[in-house]
Amino acid sequence: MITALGFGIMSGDVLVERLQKIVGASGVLTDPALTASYTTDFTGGFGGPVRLVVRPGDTAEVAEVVRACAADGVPIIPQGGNTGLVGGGVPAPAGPAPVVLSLTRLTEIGPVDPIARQITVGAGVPLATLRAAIRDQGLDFGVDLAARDSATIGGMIATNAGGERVLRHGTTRACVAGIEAVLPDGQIIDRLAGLPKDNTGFDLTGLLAGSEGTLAVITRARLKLTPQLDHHVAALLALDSIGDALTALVRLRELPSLELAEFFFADGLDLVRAHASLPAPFRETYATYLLVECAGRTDPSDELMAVLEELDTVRDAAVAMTGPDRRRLAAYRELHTESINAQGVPLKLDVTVPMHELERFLADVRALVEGRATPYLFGHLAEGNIHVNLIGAADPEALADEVLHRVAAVGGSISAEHGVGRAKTRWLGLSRSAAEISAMRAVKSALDPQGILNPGVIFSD
Ligand code: 2HG
Ligand code: ZN
Repeated sequence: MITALGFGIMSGDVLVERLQKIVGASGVLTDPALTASYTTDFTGGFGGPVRLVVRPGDTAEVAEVVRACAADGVPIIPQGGNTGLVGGGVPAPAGPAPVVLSLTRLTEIGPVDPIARQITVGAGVPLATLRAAIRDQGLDFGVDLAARDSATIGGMIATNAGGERVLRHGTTRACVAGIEAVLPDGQIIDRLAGLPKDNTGFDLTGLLAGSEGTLAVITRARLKLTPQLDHHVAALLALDSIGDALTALVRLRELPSLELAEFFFADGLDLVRAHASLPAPFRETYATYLLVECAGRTDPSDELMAVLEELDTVRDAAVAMTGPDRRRLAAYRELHTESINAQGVPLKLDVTVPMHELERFLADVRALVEGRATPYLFGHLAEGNIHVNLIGAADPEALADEVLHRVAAVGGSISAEHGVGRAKTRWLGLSRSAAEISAMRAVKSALDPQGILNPGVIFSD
């Protein structure tokens, strides 16, 4: 018994010592007071015990860390800014305690290549830092999201994050020219050449984008940049229904400058206003709100105003031309997540349905959860992407099951942009066929036969 106990302790110490040799003593955290922020997600709904947190400083160290953990068969959870909402970047509540591999020290920002209009950055660079670093060169990155200050480029690629500007720039995968990553056996793959044309076999960058840390650890990325657009105008539209918002969207999408169309409802607005002490945007209350933004090399406000004047379903509109005014309008939408979290741990279901089903689906969800939870529904209109947030659900599993089955029944996806994570493994079969899941599992076991990278994420064990 003494031998067994001693072996356990020794083995823990040996791993700590090995990792300290690789990354330095300060790069290995074992004190629960220091590891706490790495082991629980933003909502407080996901997390679990961790063996240690390791913070390598470059790709070679990441590779050595992966090799050391693989040699001991210790599961690894790659983590960026820990802004994920499906438990894909934090430990499971039970099972062998994993190592959290934090990429936040990989913050190198390379020079902009102005001819290719690309840049190579470390996986740990936060989105807002990247955008600030390229702004004075007249450039921008296509993806934007509310968690911009903490969400890292590596994490965004691993989850193929969507966000607010998908209608113009696509999801993160579309904005990435290549990646560097460490495979589960410690080999490094380098796809950073940024060649727009390169048909030499499988698209490993595309495969790893959205693989949620289950196939490799992304260490660097070659990003496609877009011109910085200096002229912006935002408008918050008050409407009677989501149907009217969809009618407005059809017309608004004719504007090439449109880059954002976000919807929310009166209950969400009330919650955000109470949480953040914000004034009412309009004198009256309306059922539905649509936040739109246009951006261009020349001022797009005239073209936006012309469309708004034509739309007789718009009951009122608040228009913002300056940066501070635009941020004031955006806050009504962007503060939904934080305001909901302040109510307790929410059940979050990020789903997408075909556009023609959106109005009925929203009504169905409200009917389905009536008396069982308080719903807050909002999202990205142009992709039919609804963030179903339920507060106070007594039977969250059952509610999730019913909502996700409803999504599948109308031909939607159980995860629009947050990923499968640990939250939705049970329902993967609602959106992917048995043949697809077996192909995905085959890729997983070919690259990670030991199953050490993010076990329990995407696929149930
Ligand atoms: C957003 O669109 C994020 O703000 C978070 O995807 C959504 O909190 C959510 O459910
Ligand atoms: Zn979203």
